Amino acid sequence: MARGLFILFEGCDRSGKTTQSTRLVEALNSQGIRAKLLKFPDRTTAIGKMIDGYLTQQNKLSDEAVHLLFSANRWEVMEQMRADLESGTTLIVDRYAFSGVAFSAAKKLDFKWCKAPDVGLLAPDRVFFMDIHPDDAAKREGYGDEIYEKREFQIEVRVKFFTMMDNSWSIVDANKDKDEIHRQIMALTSKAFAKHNEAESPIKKLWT
Ligand code: NYM
Repeated sequence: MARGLFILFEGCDRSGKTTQSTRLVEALNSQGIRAKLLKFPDRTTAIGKMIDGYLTQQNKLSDEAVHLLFSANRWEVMEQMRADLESGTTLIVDRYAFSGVAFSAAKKLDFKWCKAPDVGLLAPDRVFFMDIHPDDAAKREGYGDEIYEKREFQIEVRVKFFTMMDNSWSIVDANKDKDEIHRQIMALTSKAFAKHNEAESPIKKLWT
């Protein structure tokens, strides 16, 4: 049986990742493709609850400590992710280690240090970068509720994302109409499936 694909959505805050990743999972399921949505941080676990408290400014943590918690929050579900992929389930993931590095490096933590705890995690097959200028994101509903939602900081985060891109990334203009974005994402996903069905590659590891 073919393994599932690992498709990741990344981007700055309020770029529409959650909307588009949810729509993609629904569309794939309706086509009979087994797909599951995962979101990082997963705020439901014990580690996730600490992260949530930090993001909503209920508890304080050092930049280094919260960075390591975000990473641990991925490692705690890694075996489940592998099992899903190996059993043929496609994973659609809303944020991952690239967010981890982009946000912490934007706080001026050392870039190499930021990558280290996520080395060896499962690597995505394709990354869709939902690109929006922070000035446009700021106009969206609910912006500013959480700790990182500040214009200058988001501009730094966006720059950090760009330094991590390779040819497995596609940049999606997140300022377009939602339906148009969905169609573009469907087309990109079909291409990823076609490539995968032609020559299935083993699941790679991140930054090794
Ligand atoms: N975030 C997310 C990080 O700082 N590091 C990480 O590793 C991850 C996965 O959490 N502002 C930040 C980015 C967001 C915040 O994410 C919450 P979301 O997708 O808004 O729930």
